[in-house]
Amino acid sequence: DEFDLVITNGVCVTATDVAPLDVAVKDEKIVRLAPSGSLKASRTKRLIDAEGGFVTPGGVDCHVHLQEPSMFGKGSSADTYETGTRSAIAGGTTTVVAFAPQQKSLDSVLTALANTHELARDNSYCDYGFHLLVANPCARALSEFQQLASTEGVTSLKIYMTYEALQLRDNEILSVLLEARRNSILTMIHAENGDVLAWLTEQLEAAKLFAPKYHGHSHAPILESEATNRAIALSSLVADTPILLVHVSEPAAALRIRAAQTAGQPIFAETCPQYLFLTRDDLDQPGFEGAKCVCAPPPRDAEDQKAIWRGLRNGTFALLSSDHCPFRFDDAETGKKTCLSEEYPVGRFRHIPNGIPGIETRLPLAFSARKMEMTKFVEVTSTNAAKLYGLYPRKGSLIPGVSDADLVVWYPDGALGDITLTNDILHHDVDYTPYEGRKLQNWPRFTILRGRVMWDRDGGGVVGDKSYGEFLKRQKSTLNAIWDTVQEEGPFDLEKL
Ligand code: DUC
Ligand code: ZN
Ligand code: ZN
Repeated sequence: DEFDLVITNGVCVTATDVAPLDVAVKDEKIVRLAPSGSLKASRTKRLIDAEGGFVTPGGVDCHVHLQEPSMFGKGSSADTYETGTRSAIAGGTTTVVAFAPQQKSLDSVLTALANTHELARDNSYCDYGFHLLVANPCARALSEFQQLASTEGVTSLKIYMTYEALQLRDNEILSVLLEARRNSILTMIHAENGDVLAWLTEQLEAAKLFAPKYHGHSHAPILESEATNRAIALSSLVADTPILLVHVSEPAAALRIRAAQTAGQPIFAETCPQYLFLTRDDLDQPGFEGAKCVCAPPPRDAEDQKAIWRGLRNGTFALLSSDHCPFRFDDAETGKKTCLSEEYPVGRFRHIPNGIPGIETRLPLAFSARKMEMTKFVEVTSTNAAKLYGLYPRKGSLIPGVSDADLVVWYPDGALGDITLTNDILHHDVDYTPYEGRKLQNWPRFTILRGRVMWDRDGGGVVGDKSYGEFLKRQKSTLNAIWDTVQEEGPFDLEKL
């Protein structure tokens, strides 16, 4: 039998195991794992010598915004499907799940989905799926959930508790949760109190506090912990409907989540590199520079970072996703500098689009930090995402005959020396990185998608093409058997309230 690809002399890592193994690939699948060196002499079209470096499942990043209209009125997020996924594979990510946004003015969510398919088709370097973003949960939208999950392969959606253009009221959140529950759709929640944000923003502006750093003040931690608590309460009212709190940034919210999990509620949580590697000091730079780190929730304090690392290690957070949501810095029409004027020389923080690039730096930053075991690194950056979003075990693992041959080959320890992260080594369509100048110890050497080398750092960089990525129809979530809890609860019953 001839293989398509053999990777020899690597140390394979999954969410549970670390072992020196050779990997053989055929017809886009992993077909064999065997003791290190034993497949070196096999008949194969291509042989890669990992030279002792780690071999991990491809990254699965289920929180990315590509080609989305900006919530701030002008333009859209900077990366297209082409440039965003090019950046993904250069950073070791082989699967993304992006958002299909329904605007408030649209009543059909299936139309929103079809529009997003148009943008992505034949335009993606990595495999991709969609979450629905629900801004208008009208009767028609809710009635389409069934088709969404059963036919279209979209088994998750996101809702917002903030931003005028997107914010749902509690009654609307309950309607979404109930319909999501009936169709085994996982509901992702952006938990920040939008009314408190609006009020604080008014107060800060009245006091003439406009600089980028006041974005941090306007998103005080209490906005997040209050909304997180409310989201958990609403989930429990609808007979414990599973929810996922996205981009959790601060310890009070993390503690509330932990308590709910301990009580057996189906509450899941995600955090992002910006809450591990940036702080509020990064928002407090001369002039308008701080805008480069404006995201929501904002970066917090060093002590908070420690708590978020702890939550990642102890399982409070199942996921480390990028929340890649870039806006150019310099472009006057759609970028962050749009809000600069003679009257406002340091801009107005309320007009800075919220979001930063990070699809390519997620894995290298987390890998280089060496603050998690390798198995935990794989778990939170790949395996859990695949499970939570209905892609496992096709994605997120290395099971012969079952898992796609999506792989990252890392450099052997120390082989690279220090790499300085600068924006010109990245492949996104953004004119900055918030991590400019950081030192990293490793980077994906090869990124392989369904058996094909897409990224070869020493042999041409991005070597795959943008039509190779496929749309993934997703199954319902399987992490921690979340829909079993729902089965046990039985249907939502008004008599039980
Ligand atoms: N929420 C996100 O999930 N991404 C970017 C901006 C935001 O508010
Ligand atoms: Zn959000
Ligand atoms: Zn996001």
